[in-house]
Amino acid sequence: MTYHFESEMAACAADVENALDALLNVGRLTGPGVPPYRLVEAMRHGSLKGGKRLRPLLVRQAASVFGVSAADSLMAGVAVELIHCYSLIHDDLPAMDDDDMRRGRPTVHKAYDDATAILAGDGLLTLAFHVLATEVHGHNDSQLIAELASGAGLSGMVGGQMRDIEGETKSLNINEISQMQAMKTGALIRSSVRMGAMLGGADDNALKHMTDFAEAAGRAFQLADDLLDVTATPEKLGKATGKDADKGKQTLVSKLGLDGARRQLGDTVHDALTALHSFGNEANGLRETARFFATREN
Ligand code: GRG
Repeated sequence: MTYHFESEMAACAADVENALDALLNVGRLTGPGVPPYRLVEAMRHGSLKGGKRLRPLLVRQAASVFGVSAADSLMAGVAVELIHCYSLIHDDLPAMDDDDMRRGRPTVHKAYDDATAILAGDGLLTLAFHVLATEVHGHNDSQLIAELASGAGLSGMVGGQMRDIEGETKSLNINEISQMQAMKTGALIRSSVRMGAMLGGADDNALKHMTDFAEAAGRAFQLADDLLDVTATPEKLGKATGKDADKGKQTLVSKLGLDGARRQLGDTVHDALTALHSFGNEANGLRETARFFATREN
């Protein structure tokens, strides 16, 4: 990893943190009534002070390939991050993964209660589309809204979560696991890259290459996530490990073994880099991020 990548990632994370902090402010939230203080606090707990902010980083890097500044792509990245944070809050609930720790801190339902955590997730989800509708300006606003909705929705993240739950009680083959993961985790990564490219007015050909990159990067991200669940410590990961095996969850690691999954991870990063062959140095940020996906330790 180069110094440049680390500083770009840190700068993006700081920008996202500041933007979220400003957004989730009782005095600034607009609407027909007054937002309940406890709910806003729970939404802040679930979205501030933590997280690598990788999806906004992908939006920023993809947008920059097409000449869009970091400032002009920030709020689109924030919208994606709001969706991501909502999904983590709901995923941690007792009815889903039942986790006590996230990002090194108590999960939202542990710090508050289940009902508040459900509503905090709902609030972040709704805010994401408000941000996109009001704070992201360009010629293709509705295209961006549709992109985020399809990545986050039934044929994307939410549908993938349902497939994951179904997979706890029936046997899945490698293709079915890959398809489930492409929806559950890959779809939002795919939308992040595509939204960045769309902000920059990418033509169909460029968007196709960006999409191929994003799909491979999403596979690499998930493979690394499954490997970390087996090989990392809870301290390093900021959440419990060994959850997949405990729940009898089928992953590519359980199917391919550690070595097989590591080999596939290397091949997948190679696929991601190959998809960017038609871009020059302006795509180096995306290249570094794909490599980081495979080498990350949390
Ligand atoms: C509940 C609607 C709903 C969806 C949940 C994405 C998802 C679907 C659940 C998240 C559970 C999980 C741990 C999935 C593995 C991949 C993943 C999204 C890991 C966390 O993403 P990072 O590493 O997290 O980007 P940070 O904390 O850095 O933001």
